Amino acid sequence: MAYQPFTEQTVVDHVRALGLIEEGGIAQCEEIGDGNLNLVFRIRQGEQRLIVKQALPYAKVVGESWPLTLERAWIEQLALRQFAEVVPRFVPNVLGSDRTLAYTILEDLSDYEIVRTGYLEGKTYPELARHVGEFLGETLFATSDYAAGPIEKKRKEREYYNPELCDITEKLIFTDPYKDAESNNIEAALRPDVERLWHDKALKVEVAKLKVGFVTKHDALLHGDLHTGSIFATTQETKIIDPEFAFYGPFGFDVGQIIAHLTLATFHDPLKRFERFTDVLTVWETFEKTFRHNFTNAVEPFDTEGYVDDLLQTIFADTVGYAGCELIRRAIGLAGVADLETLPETTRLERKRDALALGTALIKERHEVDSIDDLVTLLSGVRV
Ligand code: SR1
Repeated sequence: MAYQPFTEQTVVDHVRALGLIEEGGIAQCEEIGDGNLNLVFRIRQGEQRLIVKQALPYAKVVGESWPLTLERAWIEQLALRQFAEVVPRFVPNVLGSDRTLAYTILEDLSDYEIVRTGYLEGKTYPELARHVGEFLGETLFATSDYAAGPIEKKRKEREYYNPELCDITEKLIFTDPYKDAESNNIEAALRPDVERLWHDKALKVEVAKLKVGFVTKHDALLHGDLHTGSIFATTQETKIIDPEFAFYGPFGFDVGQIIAHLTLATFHDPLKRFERFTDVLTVWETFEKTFRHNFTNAVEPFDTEGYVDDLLQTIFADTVGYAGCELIRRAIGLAGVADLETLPETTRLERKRDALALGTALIKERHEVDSIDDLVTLLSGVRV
């Protein structure tokens, strides 16, 4: 069957033919995708509920002028299945997938909320930070050379060859925000601030170093787009979704991204600053504890005493730097976030300036930030 984007009718016919919903019933289906790239259908028939996520051959956020590989859907379901082998409780069940039609069928998570949306409504997810820290500590270790050994790791790595999606990240996070690129989305009043950024040579050198780390380090399987819109949660449970940007990259990238988005949440809701920065602390501390614990089973010679301390120092500096890059790109690049975009104008401009200043400090000072407490102090130093 050749690729065709589904409609609300054809997707129901398809899952019925697969036997995933019963013959003869009346199914309800709606397209609920509000992300940048894909169609997402929710199908219900009686007690049966499921989600079909289908890739479009272009970036929905821009339109058909930006073609995009359908292979990302295959990468996404591979990554979900891989994460499920390590931490099944933190990912939705994959019920089916098709490489040509570029879809993944998932268990419906209607009882969960998208964390970014929940935060905008003032909601709280008490277990989220610990769960995300565990997810990172488990999956990053399990897919690394430290656990897998060289042959298995290289074999797996080949499956996650994802150049087009990596290229998006390389452009949108590390390149375009630092020049007058067409993809940027810069508010007129911010232009002077952004031009200062473009003239900051020391900053651009540090961003180039972080970019080369992103491109050349093949530490472990990353989610690749771990923001609060990629997490479903209830007060007790957490499910990580949407790993279509998955690839083997630097340990600190996902950790940095989620820390940046917890910080962006405080820009929207300053009353939750203490909670969100405690979450930042918990994500890092849980990640570190889980990773260290797993490291007691590391293959030789990485089990040598002291090695993991050195490694965690590098991961931490990378984490701080990647968090800085993410703050900057979400303030002035393509794909802004509701945390900033839904603020009233004066506040929005102030917070975007804060994101630029904080991002710059994190990138330039990442080697001087000695501990997670120092990082939280730096993050919470921004006036709001
Ligand atoms: C063209 S895609 C823009 C952004 O949406 C995704 O969620 C990633 O964050 C990507 O950078």
